[in-house]
Amino acid sequence: MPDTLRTDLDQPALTQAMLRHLRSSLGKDPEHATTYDWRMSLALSLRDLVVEPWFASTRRTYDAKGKRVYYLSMEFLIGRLIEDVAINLGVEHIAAAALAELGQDYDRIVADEPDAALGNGGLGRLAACFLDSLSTIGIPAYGYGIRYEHGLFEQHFEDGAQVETAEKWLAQRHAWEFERPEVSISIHFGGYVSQCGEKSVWHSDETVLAQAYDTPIAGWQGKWANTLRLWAAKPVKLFDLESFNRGDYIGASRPEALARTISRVLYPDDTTDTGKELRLKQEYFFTAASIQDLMRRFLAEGFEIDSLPDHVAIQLNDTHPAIAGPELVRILADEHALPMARAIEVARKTLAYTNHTLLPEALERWPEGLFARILPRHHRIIEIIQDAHFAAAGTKVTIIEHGQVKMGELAFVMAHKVNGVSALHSELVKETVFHDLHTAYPDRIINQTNGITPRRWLYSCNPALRALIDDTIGQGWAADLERLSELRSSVEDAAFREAYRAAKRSNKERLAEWLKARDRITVNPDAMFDTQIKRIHEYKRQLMNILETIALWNDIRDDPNGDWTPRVKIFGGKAAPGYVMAKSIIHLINDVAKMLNADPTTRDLLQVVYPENYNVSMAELLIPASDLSEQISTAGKEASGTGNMKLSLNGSPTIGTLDGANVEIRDHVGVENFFLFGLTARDVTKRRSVPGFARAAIEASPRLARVLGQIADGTFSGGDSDRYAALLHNVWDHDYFLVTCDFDSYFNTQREVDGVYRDPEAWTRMAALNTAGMGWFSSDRTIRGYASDIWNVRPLVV
Ligand code: F58
Repeated sequence: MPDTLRTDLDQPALTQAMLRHLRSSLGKDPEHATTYDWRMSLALSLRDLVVEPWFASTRRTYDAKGKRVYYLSMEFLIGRLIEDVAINLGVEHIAAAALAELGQDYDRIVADEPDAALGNGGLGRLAACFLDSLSTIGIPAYGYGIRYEHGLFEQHFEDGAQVETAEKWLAQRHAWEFERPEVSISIHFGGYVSQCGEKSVWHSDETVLAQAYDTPIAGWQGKWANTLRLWAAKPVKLFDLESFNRGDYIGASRPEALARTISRVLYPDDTTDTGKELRLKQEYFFTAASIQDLMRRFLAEGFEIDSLPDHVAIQLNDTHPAIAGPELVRILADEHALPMARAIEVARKTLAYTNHTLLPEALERWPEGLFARILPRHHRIIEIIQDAHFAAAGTKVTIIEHGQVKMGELAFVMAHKVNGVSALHSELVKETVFHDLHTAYPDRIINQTNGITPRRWLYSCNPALRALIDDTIGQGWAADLERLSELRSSVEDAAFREAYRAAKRSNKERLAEWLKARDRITVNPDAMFDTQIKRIHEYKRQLMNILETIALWNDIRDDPNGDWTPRVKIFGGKAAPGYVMAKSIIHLINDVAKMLNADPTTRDLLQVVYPENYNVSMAELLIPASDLSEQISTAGKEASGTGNMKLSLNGSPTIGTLDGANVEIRDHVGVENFFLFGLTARDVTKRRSVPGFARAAIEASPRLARVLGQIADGTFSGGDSDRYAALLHNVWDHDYFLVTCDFDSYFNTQREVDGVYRDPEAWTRMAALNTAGMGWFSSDRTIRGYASDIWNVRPLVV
């Protein structure tokens, strides 16, 4: 018996619901229905099931006068929802049976849904996992973000190079959302501020409307449902009839085009300056809409204005919504007449900020001129906040400096708690980016190690392993992941290991079939599937992985009859469109793949696979099928990682550095079940200060020197010795991310991996102990930590 909740819903009822939606929502009869029509009728029928718990949760929150959490995030990387909702409601089997009765295949219908790709990577996916956990635990919460018309770009490879095209998830109707035309909030930009006695009045010169679209998010077993409210930008005046009547058709629709630009695209780029103004407007747009919306809800309950922190907790997912600080102060002071000092205090008690990066270039800063032009009142309020902070903390850490508004400092000063996302990262936040602020406010920085939702990242994406776990320890672990530790006692049981291997094998076959069908790539499921899936970034060191691949290829060619362990190196990920070096790394991986996969001597032993357009749905296929997880960032650079957690949970031991959450994963799964290599964060800092460290490392490693020589002479680029000149120059003369220094240690550790993999029993033990050790990394645990240490909220379901 599965973990079902909706025992009152049987298959005939769902069949009827789908037929009803087919007729009345899609205007089709079964004879003419397409895959799209069936998918929509299933999604709408499932959405109907969520509405009841959704209403009940809202009522319960009002009745209990419960404190609400507002999670403000520029990104929610949701992926598909059909399977997620069906599983959370416990109706997955019923849905499959209902579709079968209607002559439809469940898997095909599920796969037809476009990914909601409203995020770039880890930060956005974390927000999606948090929504799932907030609803599972039963904490009243809203996710607030932007309803981008185009999500993260689609990635194609042309002659091995990344090419981007616009994503179009909204080309079809989005089944899960409820449009709320009645929730339209005016958002102002520009203009000037005048003084009316004590009162400051902002006279803006541009206004757009933020219109709400709500998606209910049901938790495990549908006991609770929260709302994801996304804002779309609309013009105040839809259409300029006067211009139209004059024959100026383009001018007539200009107001709409301008307003819609704000929610048109997700920013893919963390490296260029283009579109700064639009990005700032996006940030203010969704933050201001969210703050006005939550204030309206708070005031409607009749609470005293300065009791706000007792009823509302606002979490800022990185600095993108950091304008929430001055915006809240503006509303409290200018609109509700709180004295400025009190307004700042109330806002601070309400706000908290999560930092996700130590990369200085990723900490947002706005040119002060631009900022003051678009948000003149906020600019002034930030000066006041800065003065108050100087006075209170006796520090000279500025928020505005050298003509720049520093959003990290602003978020820090306006938050009562600042958290890092892994133990190591939180310590480094104290020591580096916020060193001086930490000295001034020593209790403010805390740690909340990231987590992942086990519903999507094991229960749903890995049915084979789910069944084995159910058989071994019983059900209930999906909402109590620490129970996976009960698997430990089975690891010595040969039958369990056999079954564990069989589950992995079936996932590898599933992936092999998918690669064959989609990309006409053949892979051998007996080979080790070695996986690096994440955004392409120099600090994540996909470059080191491909250099190691070339070195291994050389070794195999030198000794083709050696005792090699067959591997398929799998890469997945997108580079920001303006990130030249990352795009060059993608090109190199594809060039190397082409060469190696065509080499008859080695191709059965070493293959490189890089399926284009990596996204959440692809991750759901790759992760259960992986044998080895590559988490090889330069120590001190990966704030946490969450892909590392997903892979380890699904039975891929990690080869990795002591970085981010790798440190804690290693502690939990056991040091003997983790392949550690490389410099530590402290070594990295030291090594960087040694002049010529990269050259010295290359000269000391004949294997690496040979590989770099091959890239330089055009071995992989059809004789074109220029293609990777910039990349190679960087490796030889700069190598900020220390690929050269960690290369040998990485290569040797990979050979250790080969050795263990050749012993299937030893490998299975290791893989299974990874699954058994990962219970702590559930995002339910993370959310409980935020609830008690930051938000001071309690769940409203038992
Ligand atoms: C990621 N950041 C961290 N940023 O890199 C990763 O270590 C961590 O596990 C994760 O956050 C969750 O805490 C991240 O994904 C972005 O995607 C930026 C968004 C804004 C544009 C620039 C990239």
